[in-house]
Amino acid sequence: MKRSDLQHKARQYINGRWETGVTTGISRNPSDTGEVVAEYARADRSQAERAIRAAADAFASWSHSTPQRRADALDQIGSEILARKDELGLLLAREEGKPLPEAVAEAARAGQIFKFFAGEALRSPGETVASLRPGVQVDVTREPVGVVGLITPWNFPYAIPAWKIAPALAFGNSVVFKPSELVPACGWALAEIISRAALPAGAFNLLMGSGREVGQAIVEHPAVDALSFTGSVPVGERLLQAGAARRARLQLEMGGKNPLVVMADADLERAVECALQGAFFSAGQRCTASSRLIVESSVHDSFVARLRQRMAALKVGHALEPGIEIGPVVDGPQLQRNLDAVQAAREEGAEHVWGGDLLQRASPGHYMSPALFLAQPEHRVARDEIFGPVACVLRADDYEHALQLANDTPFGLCAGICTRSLAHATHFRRHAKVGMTMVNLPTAGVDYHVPFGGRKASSYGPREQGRQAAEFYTVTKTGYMQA
Ligand code: TXE
Repeated sequence: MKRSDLQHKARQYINGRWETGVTTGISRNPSDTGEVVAEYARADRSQAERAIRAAADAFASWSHSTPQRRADALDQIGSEILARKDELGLLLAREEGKPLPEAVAEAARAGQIFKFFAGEALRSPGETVASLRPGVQVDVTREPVGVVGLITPWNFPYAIPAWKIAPALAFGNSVVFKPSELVPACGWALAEIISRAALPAGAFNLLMGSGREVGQAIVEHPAVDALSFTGSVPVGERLLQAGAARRARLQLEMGGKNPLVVMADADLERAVECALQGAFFSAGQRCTASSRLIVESSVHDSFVARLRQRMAALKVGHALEPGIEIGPVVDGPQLQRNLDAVQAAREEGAEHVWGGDLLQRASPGHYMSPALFLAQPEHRVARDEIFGPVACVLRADDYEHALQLANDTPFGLCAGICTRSLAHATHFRRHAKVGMTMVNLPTAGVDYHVPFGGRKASSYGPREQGRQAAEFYTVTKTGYMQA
């Protein structure tokens, strides 16, 4: 097959119809930048306006559809994604650069998420409560919020949209979805599957285009009742200001600078694997990545030596090449930010242990070796989210010091500890100021049927995923009645 045969033509999906855009954009393969993966239609403000209006109109019927209808639609979407996971995974690997097996697994995860929320659609949450007054009945029911704007990043182009779109539709909301400009074909492929489910026209809309134009139009529109965003801290902060000013319901998932504590009593081999996996897989492009490795003094040197040895053996290369463990980073600007962070770490006096170099491979791509530094807590490499394969090690005197270092960050997404001590594990789970804790596991890698989210600068609003997703995608109504 010629490369041009593999090029996708991605269009907007507005009010049940496929539309071209005013302009077009392209996405490229980060493993081989000469390869155009998709040519996609870029929406403008007037298309965004029409999509939002269509969603508002569709809300009347979709919000009153039966749970069975919603469950069937989501189940159908989930089944098709699962049946096509290899093809979808290939597209993801080409467009985002995730190694193929991981990309296929992400596609499957998206299918499972739709299946999970098909079940949740049938379990409409609510409760009946005894009233304080005789003869009065009280019930608390949940209703859909309205039109939800879903703005997503590039690092999980199927899973993150799935864990926003599926609960939104399951509870009867209508959706305006804007994927990242870097992964339009993945967003379009998902929309193409959703378009075949029996949804009313306008209940689901896809808008591709720039954050500043199309994203902003969604954020500012008064008919968009709720906004769920995953992405960078600065954009999230802007959304918070603009959304709150017009009283939109908000859910923001932003950065992380997640600690993995390694205690002297840990199984060191396992701790090294947790660190390697958590810090460098997916090229460090996960908000749950372990970018701060906090190691108790007595095992510090042997941990670093073993980790360095494992890093040196990591296979970095083209996302479709068998055996590759780490693909390219997503694009040129991200690669440059990573290399700048490596340079800044050297300049601020962090001790370089391994990597951080530009790599040449057979195809021109955004390749770099994973980097490790020994840092001080005040170093920027230990404080700023880099979102690349760059991690640092901080030395801790004892458990209390390790916990203090773990919490010494503006972020609070997740935190891990490797230890054989039940006392330390239990204390850490209770005292880490985060939304998710991991014991003897990498910080990255979560289940889809339980809440996901953090504290402090990492997250704002109710949690995503699991049964708790209903908190954001429904509003509570309290009903009192006397017969
Ligand atoms: O994020 P952006 P990008 C971080 C990470 C990365 C950086 C840039 O540090 O290096 O963000 O990635 C849309 N109004 N994370 O550029 O810019 C945009 O079009 C409305 C962390 O992807 O925040 C895209 O759809 N929308 C993160 C989405 O917001 C706007 C995952 C995210 O874009 C907008 C990804 C605006 N003014 C990146 N500007 C994590 N924590 O998982 C942009 N957008």
